[in-house]
Amino acid sequence: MALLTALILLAACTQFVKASDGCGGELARLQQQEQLLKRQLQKQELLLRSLQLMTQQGNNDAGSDRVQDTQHADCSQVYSSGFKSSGLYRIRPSGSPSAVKVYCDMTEGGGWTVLQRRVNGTEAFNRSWTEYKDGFGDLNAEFWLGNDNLHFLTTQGNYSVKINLEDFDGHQRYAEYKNFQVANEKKHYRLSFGDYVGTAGDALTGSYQVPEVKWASHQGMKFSTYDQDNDNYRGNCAQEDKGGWWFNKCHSANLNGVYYPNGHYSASTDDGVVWYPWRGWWYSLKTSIMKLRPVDYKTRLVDDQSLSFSSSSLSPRRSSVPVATGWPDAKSGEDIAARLEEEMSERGCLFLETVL
Ligand SMILES: [Ca+2]
Repeated sequence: MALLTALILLAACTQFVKASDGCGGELARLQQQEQLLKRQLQKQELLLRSLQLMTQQGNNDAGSDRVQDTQHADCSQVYSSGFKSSGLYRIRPSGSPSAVKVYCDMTEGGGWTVLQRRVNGTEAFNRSWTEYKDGFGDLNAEFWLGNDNLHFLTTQGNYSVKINLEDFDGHQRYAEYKNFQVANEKKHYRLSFGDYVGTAGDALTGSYQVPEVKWASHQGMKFSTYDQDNDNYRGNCAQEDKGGWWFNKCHSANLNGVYYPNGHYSASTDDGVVWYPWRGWWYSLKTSIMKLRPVDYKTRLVDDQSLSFSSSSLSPRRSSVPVATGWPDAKSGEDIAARLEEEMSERGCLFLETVL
């Protein structure tokens, strides 16, 4: 915070200097100082992120234990309670008869309750109605959270679903829908969702080609599995496409399809991990992660800035790197801010009061 304050003070004073004959000579040096401060801030954020990753596992276990009798209805509440590390936690959605163990994704602003993950094909997704109802798989790897849990989560408030996708070339896209809701089992877990934003294309409405909407849209579709056919097709989409999903006749997205290890595939039907508007029916994606968060969730500034960070991008060299400033003995952002204020005061520059 002190560093931010210093940056703002410096920026404000730089503007003042521009208009001040008495301080004109300091402008170039101040701008250099500003850049140095920014770089130091970035390094501190990287360090913080790195430390969070290093302690993640320990926090995961502790966090899971500490919220055994949780009052948290979802991962956004877990995050707001101070648990900022991704990992396993217990939540209890409204209407759920018991606590539910979930994976909370605390990246991308934090607070995401993950409902599905495909990353390497270790988990079979061609499962029965009961298995999709209850959920299956490994929360730390590949899994389906369960249709009952999906219902409890998405009907206790207004939720967005974010779908993160990656192909085998390392390209990443996403799709996000507001008002994502899954009805109860009596209604066959009927799916409804609102407006789309994203980069992967709007597969769920099937609106990429208007004539196809009627059979390609997943809006209002019931869930189907090989042993419970609720689709609009004369045959059985779930059986043909080998996974449970909100099939229509049959799909323009099927993220629970067969995991093909090389992307492009040949089969008698389009049964891969498909998101049609991005890679088409005959490309099976490498990664699919679906996660939920309340629509009105407020993202946090620092975590938004960490969006582009991945563990591989973090430098293993976490020793403090001396920052070259005009005050070589300054040890911290507070020191730099104090020195800056002192020096500018001596030079007759006015400081603007800044409230963060
Ligand atoms: Ca059918």
